[in-house]
Amino acid sequence: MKLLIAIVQDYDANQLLTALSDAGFRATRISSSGGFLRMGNTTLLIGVDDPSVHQVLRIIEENCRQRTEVVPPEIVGDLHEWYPPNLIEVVVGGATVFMLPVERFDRFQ
Ligand code: 2BA
Repeated sequence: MKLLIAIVQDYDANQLLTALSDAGFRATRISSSGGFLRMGNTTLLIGVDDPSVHQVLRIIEENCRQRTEVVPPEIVGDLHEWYPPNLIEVVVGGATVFMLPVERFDRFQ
């Protein structure tokens, strides 16, 4: 079993969770913030059996897309004196995914 930690944009989170659920996968949604932009994003914890990892990765890829975000002036720091405030942009996403081995998994009922 693997634990996938997927950091996605808030815009994509609902659609992604629906697609995962429809395909029979379970996930936990955590509200998070990016360390660079300090904007809200969503972190999903997805426990998945090894043979299904590729399917889950494909679902993530299909439901998350890249977007351009403007870097807020307070993040840009001194540079913002030299640029119009809407000129400094970064491309965010589709998704950042970490995969960890799971030593043990229990569901107590
Ligand atoms: P943020 O940290 O807010 O980063 C948003 C976007 O800003 C990044 O998109 C990247 O395009 C840019 N960026 C981040 N750090 C930068 C830096 N030091 N200099 C220049 N540009 C920078 P993504 O790479 O798609 O990352 C989206 C979100 O995924 C990140 O939001 C963060 O929450 C998470 N993330 C990405 N890489 C990570 C990592 N290695 N460890 C933990 N979280 C990560």
